[in-house]
Amino acid sequence: MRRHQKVVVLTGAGISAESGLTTFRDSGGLWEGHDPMQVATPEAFAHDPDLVQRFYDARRAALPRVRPNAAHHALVRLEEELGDDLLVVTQNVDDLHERAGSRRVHHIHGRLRSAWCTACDSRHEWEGPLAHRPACPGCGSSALRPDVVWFGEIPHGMDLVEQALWECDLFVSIGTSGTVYPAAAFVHWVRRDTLELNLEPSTGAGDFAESRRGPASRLVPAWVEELLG
Ligand code: BV8
Repeated sequence: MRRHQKVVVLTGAGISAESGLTTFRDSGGLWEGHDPMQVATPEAFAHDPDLVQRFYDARRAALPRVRPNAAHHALVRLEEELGDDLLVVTQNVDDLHERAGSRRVHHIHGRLRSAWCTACDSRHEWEGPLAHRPACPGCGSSALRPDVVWFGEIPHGMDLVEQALWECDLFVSIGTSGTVYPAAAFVHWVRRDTLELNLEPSTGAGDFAESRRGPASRLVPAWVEELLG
């Protein structure tokens, strides 16, 4: 009988770092001299849509050059065992969880490989750039924007996440600095066991029952082996 039945895993940029995607912190904080936190806002998009579109076009174009790592694959193994008793809630806009084979993944901050039309509110799987303002496949207007959640915008599916955190008996946070809300507060929404797996202590490290240090590609497979032991 497994000690833990229902498990929620929160992931951040750190789980994709060893795949070659820079984290917000590690990128020296700047993209083309701009603070990503400043580019990832509706205000920036209103002020300079071309700059913001190019920021996301560059990150979308980088996806085919990277692959899931051992941490992503270990979570797929966990899903094979736990099925619907596992939910991966990710802050990441990359598609490495899905490319590893995860199905039970919820992107609270959106996805790079999706375009959102602000004219007809339709969403479309999107591989290429948006900076040249392509026509929306739904309404033909040129009102497509990256389908990501910017600072000041409401994260996706917070009801689902809140419910899962309330019901779970183990919450595990992987590769996140705990600086962006509401994700940074999730550990406080959990009633049972909590574990952090991170290269360095996150801002909220002290709020976790246990905190392990090291690269996700080592910590996550070891933790999954232990859980499924
Ligand atoms: C909202 C998408 C209302 C776009 C992103 C309360 C207090 C203060 C401020 C706020 C607050 N509530 C709201 C705010 C405002 C704001 C916020 O939090 N500001 C911060 C800066 C203070 N939040 C919002 O605006 C949010 N909206 O709150 O709406 C609401 C709330 C609740 C319910 C309904 C409505 C929206 C925020 C979303 C913004 N969009 N991304 C894009 O990607 O461009 S955020 C983006 O930055 C990421 O998605 C992620 O969330 C964050 C980056 O953090 P991490 O992923 O943790 O990455 P980071 O680089 O910081 O750290 C990497 C970590 O990994 C490090 O710890 C490192 O040690 C570790 N690591 C590195 N390598 C490895 C590793 N670990 C293991 N192995 C390795 N190899």
